Amino acid sequence: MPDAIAYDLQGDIAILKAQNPPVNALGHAVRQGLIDGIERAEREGARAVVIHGDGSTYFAGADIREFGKPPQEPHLPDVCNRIEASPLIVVSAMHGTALGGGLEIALSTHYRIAVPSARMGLPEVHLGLIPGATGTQRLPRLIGVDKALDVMTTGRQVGAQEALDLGLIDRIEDGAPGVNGLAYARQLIDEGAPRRAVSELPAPAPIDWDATYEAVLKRGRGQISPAMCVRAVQGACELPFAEGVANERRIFRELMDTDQRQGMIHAFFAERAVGKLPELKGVEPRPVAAIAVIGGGTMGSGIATSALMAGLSVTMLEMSPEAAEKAKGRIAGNLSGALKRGKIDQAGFERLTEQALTLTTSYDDLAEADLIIEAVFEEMSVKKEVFAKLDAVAKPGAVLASNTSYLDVDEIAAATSRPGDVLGLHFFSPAHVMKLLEIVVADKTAPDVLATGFALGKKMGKVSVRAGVCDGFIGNRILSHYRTAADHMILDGASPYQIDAALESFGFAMGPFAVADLAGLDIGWAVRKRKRAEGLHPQARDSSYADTLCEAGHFGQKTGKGYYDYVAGPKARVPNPEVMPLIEADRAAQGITPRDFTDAEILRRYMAAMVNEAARVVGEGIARRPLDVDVTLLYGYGFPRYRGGPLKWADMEGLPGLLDDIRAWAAEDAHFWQPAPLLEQLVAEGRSFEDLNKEAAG
Ligand code: 3H9
Repeated sequence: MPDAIAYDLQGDIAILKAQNPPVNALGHAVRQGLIDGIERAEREGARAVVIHGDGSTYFAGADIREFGKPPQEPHLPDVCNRIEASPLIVVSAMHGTALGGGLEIALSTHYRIAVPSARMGLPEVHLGLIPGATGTQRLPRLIGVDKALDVMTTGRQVGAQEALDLGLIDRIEDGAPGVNGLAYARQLIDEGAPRRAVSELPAPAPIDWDATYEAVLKRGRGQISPAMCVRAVQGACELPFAEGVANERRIFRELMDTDQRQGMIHAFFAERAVGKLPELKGVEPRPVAAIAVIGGGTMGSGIATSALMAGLSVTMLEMSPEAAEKAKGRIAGNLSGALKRGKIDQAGFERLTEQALTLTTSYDDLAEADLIIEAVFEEMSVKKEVFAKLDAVAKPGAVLASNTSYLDVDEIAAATSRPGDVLGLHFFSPAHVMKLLEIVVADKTAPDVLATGFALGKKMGKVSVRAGVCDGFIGNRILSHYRTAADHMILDGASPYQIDAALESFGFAMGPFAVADLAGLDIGWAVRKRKRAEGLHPQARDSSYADTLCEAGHFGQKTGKGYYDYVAGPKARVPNPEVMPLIEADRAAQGITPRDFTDAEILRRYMAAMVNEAARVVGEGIARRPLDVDVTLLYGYGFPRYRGGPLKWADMEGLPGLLDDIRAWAAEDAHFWQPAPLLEQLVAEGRSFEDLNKEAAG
């Protein structure tokens, strides 16, 4: 193993090169190597030191894998302070992503140079933390409180040019970072440039700390770490540097002990683990350059937009030239959003809409597509017809995908003579915005077809989760269950508004009834009709108030009314006064005497229903691991990231207590509150969902 920090003395300049792939995380050996390198440079009579990273990046931060374990000396803040205290001139030469502790090291060096593509930031809030290695003390001294708080509380990455404009770095230069750093250090020595210590800059000017803290807390929807950045920066203004550092350390340690930190770090590793499946090891995806999309409604157009943005050429098939033009209009509308946000330029917009996109009404034009995604009406007979046609025209080896959100992909695949080439690619609406992609594996889906789905998802910038075939796959199946729990609570006495409020204060961006209004109440109506037609379980509870709303033409936001009234705009919702009388009528018809629910009980039942069904989904192998469920709910269903996902939440909440509650509620409704066998097994064995994740990782 090479040294974590390679030392090379070139004349009177020492070069410290980090060699800790893949991202030069600041693990123990790297921290020790930095201290040793600085000391050696001082001993060997160097006049300057250049710090840079080997491979793809400067340090991308503290080693997250060390979090939760006993910290080992030297601690990162001490390393930072030791670097800054050196009498030599220390230069950081940055490339890749200088993040978190990485940027804190850079802030502790006396000069900073970066390549034009370098990005930097303090993303600790995304891990439930604050910068804990002097970043909250040095950054505001260097760039001012407002700008420092913007960078820290959002965790956003700053490009090299912006960093230069902010005064965060001193110079941008293209080329190899080590070479640039050496030349810069040479120049600084020759010019007799002074050693500059950010900690010695005057304390930054104060702001209204309490108001800022409250505003940031509110924006975080219950997430605490961004608001705690404000308190740490307050320390930078009010305390001497060393005391400010101690204050930062105290806050950092407190946050390290929180469930929010655990939840967010779980999310970080889970979203990277979802694509790592043993069945994909060594399997080459099929090449995909040209895709076709069948159906140009909101979903099909969103998929086409996402594919175009990923550099694929797209053929859009619609039923008529008019419908095709409408689809093109939708795609152009989506792309103009990307144009406005600077993701593409005008020339790119024109190339994507005029050259990369082809419209057709003929299946024959799909013959050259490498992958075809169907996004037509959600009806088995329609899907089968489409797949039979695709079977006739698609070239051999083309991947045939259905965007169905709950239908049986095995049955769809059986409509073709090549079921091995068929899989489900379940995008979430709007597909050019939502990051989640469920990749549904049917019985006969070939491994390289699955690999192709994952490769496509990666190209499109999606977080792809493998799912097995069942009604609703991972996400919609679990959603249907916890929505039912909410519907039961409404029949028993809660209101949609109380339920939404309880879940929003838990951290969901929107409660389930506000979400239903956004998605369109007609969707749930169609599902209920289908389920009733298939025959409900004799003990299943049903209700009619939502159907009555739909019958009156209230489909939610798109018609201006649903559970809420949107007369004052989509963000200014107020309860629709027609709803409660409908609910009360339902209760009366079923002979139910409504009772009061506390917010805590609402949350407990809703979450228990979610966890119980999720345990079934994992137990049946529909999701390979608990973390696949967590990522699905985080990316597709607005689950608060700082809670890690439903099964991480369940582990932290305690599985035995949840199972006890489920068993107790089974006394009132044995059909709905059947404990999932996997939940019972885990409790009996004293294990957690995280244990299953670890076992799967081997
Ligand atoms: C911090 O610094 C706290 C300090 O303020 C105070 C301390 C006292 N540690 O994402 P990728 C792994 S908090 C350990 O697929 P990309 C990652 O798991 C930290 N491992 O690549 C993956 O492993 P595997 C602040 C890390 O090119 C592999 O590297 N820093 C770390 O798409 C490749 O990662 C951050 O929050 C880490 N810090 O993106 C930065 N980072 O191959 C977090 C990555 O086994 N990291 N790994 O799955 C990132 O944002 C992205 O990884 C990065 C590269 C942009 C760097």
